[in-house]
Amino acid sequence: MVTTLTLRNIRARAVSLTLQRPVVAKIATIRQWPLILIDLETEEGITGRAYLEPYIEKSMNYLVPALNDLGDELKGQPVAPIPLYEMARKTLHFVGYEGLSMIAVAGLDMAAWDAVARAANQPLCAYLGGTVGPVTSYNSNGLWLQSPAEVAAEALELREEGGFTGLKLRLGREKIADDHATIDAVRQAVGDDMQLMIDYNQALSMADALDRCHRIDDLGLAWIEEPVLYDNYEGYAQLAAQLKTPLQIGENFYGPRELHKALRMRACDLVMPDFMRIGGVTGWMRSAAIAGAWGVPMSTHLYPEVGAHVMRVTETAHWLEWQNWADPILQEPYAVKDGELVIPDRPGLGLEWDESAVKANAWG
Ligand code: SMN
Ligand code: MG
Repeated sequence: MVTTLTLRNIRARAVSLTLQRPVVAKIATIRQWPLILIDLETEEGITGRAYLEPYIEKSMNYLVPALNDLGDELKGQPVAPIPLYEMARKTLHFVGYEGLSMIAVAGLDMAAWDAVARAANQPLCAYLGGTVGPVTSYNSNGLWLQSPAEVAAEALELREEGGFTGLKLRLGREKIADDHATIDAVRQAVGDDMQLMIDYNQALSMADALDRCHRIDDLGLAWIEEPVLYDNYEGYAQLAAQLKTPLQIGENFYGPRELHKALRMRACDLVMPDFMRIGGVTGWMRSAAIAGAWGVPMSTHLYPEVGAHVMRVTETAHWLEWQNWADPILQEPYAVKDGELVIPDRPGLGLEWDESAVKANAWG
């Protein structure tokens, strides 16, 4: 007999963790990493758990109440992730489909998928029709805009964190020469076999992007990510048409239709949706079908635990982004071995909060 769960309450708690390696990008410097821990409680006693990491601590002042409101609105509804997603979207559509409204729904969605997989006593990837197994990952835990020597030394550290075969470096320094010196120093440190991804974090004007991307186009880089503002699809189409190196975008797609639009506009060669912006597991699965139909490789952005499960059932699965910044508040963090993320054989996403760490890092 299938157990249908009934939503009883959403509990959302704000936490802020000090980053071991602060984010230093042209777009922002981040030292404190905000996390919203979501517990979706059901009448049947099963609790679905997921987290959001919305970059900006103060955004938790708006997102936590939004999640509480969703809990009030949806109390008594069956925990069936797809209708729940649609209902939650409708409660907010008058304030827009993107931004905070999508982020709140994505948090609810991930917790709902965790709850139903837990109820079925299956890891989420198995519940979605896949198997537990390894997921190819690159390490994205650092390599921000420091000096070439610092970045090269850190690249060696990051490789050793899990036998990685791919690393992501950030570019967009004032002087082009400093960016080039950084790529050279990292390449020398880690050798030719390492896949190197480049992320400009939207740092460049179109004119600079055309210049700078051409200058690194012969270096055998795995991809060039977000050189210009995220929604400039016309600009991205121009860059994609000119560059040999695959152009990667997607962490700023708000919902599957944005991914569809970017592909229709030939704005990129690769896509990498972020779970809080694409719409959680539901938004990912819808996007994966679109990317699959286009034959476009799909990578994850943040949320490695959710990413690992859905990558096992993603037709064009490419790279998982390993960024384990939530580890300090997890009882049993996921691990990486030989460059592959190991999915734990536990029901759902299998996330349990370390309550003493949560208390110690409570925010607001
Ligand atoms: C990123 C991630 C987390 C914080 C800032 C920037 C980045 C990525 O764009 O792709 O990892
Ligand atoms: Mg990025």
